[in-house]
Amino acid sequence: MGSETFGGFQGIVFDAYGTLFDVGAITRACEGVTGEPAAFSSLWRAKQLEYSVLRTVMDCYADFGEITSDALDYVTSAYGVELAPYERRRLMQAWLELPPYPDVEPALDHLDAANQRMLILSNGTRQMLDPMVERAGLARYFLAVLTSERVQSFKPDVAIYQLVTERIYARMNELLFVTANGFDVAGAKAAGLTVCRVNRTGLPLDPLGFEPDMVVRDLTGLVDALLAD
Ligand code: 2OP
Repeated sequence: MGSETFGGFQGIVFDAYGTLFDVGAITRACEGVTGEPAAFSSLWRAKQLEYSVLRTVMDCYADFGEITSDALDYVTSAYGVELAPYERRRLMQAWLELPPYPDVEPALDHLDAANQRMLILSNGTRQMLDPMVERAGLARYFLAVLTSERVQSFKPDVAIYQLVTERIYARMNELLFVTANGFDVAGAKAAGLTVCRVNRTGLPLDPLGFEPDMVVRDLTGLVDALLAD
């Protein structure tokens, strides 16, 4: 593996939410139900992550759709918001219709043209991810969408990252894992993957004892790092 040029990977594996797909759209969807859409949606996302970690630790799996719904129940109670059934459906639907970040398709196009094998590895379900990937016109770039359903546990559990070598026959460190989520940087490194952190927001790295192998601002930066001659 040419670690200086960052080429030569056997495949590139992308996280979905916050890396390929813009979770900021959830904040916009919450505008109609609360005067504090940013804080409301940020608590929703935090509870979604907390419940996925808790359920993994407790060995008490529920799928990511259920967890997202439970997290919405929590945040509506916390904010004293009564959602009409159609509003609840609209908020849940927003998770199925997240737009990709503008840099995503051009970057995937470059990587595809350079014959990179690409996967998605996400805590989401196939039911949540497949239509969203299809709707964004990105399905053609990926060999597979791998999800938590297979192992019945969530990232950052090591078991879910190990799914990638079933789809691309390689050593873990020969695969580049690309994520914008701090817990995912740590989890993927702990599992032995080579990791690129996408730092779209400029926020600090979670101090969990693992550093990414490279950091880029967006996927254009990833293409520049991987395909530079
Ligand atoms: C994922 O797509 C939750 O962003 C995380 O797995």
